Amino acid sequence: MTTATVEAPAGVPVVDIDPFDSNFLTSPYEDHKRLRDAGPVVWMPAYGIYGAAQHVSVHAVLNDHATFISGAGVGLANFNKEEPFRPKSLILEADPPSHTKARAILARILSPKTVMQIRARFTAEAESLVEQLLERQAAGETIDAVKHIGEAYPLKVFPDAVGVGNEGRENLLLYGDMIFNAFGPRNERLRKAAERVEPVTAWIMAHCARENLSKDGFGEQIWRAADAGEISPAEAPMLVRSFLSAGVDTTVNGIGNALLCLARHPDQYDQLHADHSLARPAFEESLRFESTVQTFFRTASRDTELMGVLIPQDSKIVTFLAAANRDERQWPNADKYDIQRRPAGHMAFGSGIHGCVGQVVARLEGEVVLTALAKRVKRIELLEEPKRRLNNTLRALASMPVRLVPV
Ligand code: OVV
Repeated sequence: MTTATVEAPAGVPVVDIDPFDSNFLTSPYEDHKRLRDAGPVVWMPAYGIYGAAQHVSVHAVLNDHATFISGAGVGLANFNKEEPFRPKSLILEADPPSHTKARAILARILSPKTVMQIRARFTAEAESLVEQLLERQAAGETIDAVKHIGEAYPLKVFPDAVGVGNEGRENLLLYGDMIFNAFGPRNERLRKAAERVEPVTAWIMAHCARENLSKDGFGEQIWRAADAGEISPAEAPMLVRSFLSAGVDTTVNGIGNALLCLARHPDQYDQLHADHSLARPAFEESLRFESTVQTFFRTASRDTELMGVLIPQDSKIVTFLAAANRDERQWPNADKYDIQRRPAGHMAFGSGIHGCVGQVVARLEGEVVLTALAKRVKRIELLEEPKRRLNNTLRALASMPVRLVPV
């Protein structure tokens, strides 16, 4: 626990919850409700920060990027006061106008047109993975839905698409785990993740270099933007780094969480099995129900007022994306996992100018994996209680032994 360093501001509901404590991270949903019910904007003395957990207030913060900036970091640390833990991301931890330039390049690479080009390959990989797992299971192996699907699939298709070689790809998981822990406090969880990642960082940065990227991947396209003079040669590896930071542990757990939802709700899986066109809405509902990225922070660029609460310049405010996604003010039966729902407006990819630039690729991965399963598997049975991997930001899983009941 951190001790409060700032006094509670007058007239703001105080919620004495530590959102980075193990119990909270293990089962956050009751505490999310407490946060929402206290008001649209709360004070959190555990860290001396403001918090937004209602859909309306999370949306308001994320859609006022001039007042609630990202350039001072999107975690607890205020980069105006302390050194960033790594050189700042050119897109995540940036504001217009520099953000706009970086965003345009990544958005062009991760476009709907790109999805059309990679769809067949991503689909074939999902189908062959499911086929292979059914064979291994028939031969007596226990399938771990986290390791063998949630991790294996993105670690195959995404680095392939970026243009990263096969050697050492598991480093991407350690790196992602560290990055997302680093948005939280400097707790034991972050210290351990930072220790594990120490030997990995050099590998990550080496794979941002042009000579280590294939000629036909997303990484090379960043370098071509440098050739064209849109960015400097020093900026190119930093934008490749964003692919490697944000593109793996997110989809790994997005898929893992979706599989857990479907294993825990066999009636919902039955519907998906009967109608494969539900794969995309099922993945979307999983994102709402178990949001992979639970929180992001912003920093007030000026004294401001948010839904009746005065927020002084330089304050940090944490947005609980996952709490907004279960706000009963926004969603009927918010705590029900229902793949027939069309959860448009969910916050799992954020909102506003920083909304996930890779979301079309993330959705493609989720859709094709769930479709491939729906075709070949009639039920996902949990063999044991899944184990969580606690992360300061991610809703993550360590293991989920399952039986994939073949059709
Ligand atoms: C959305 C996100 C998460 C983590 C890292 C980055 C982005 C980045 O740009 O490095």
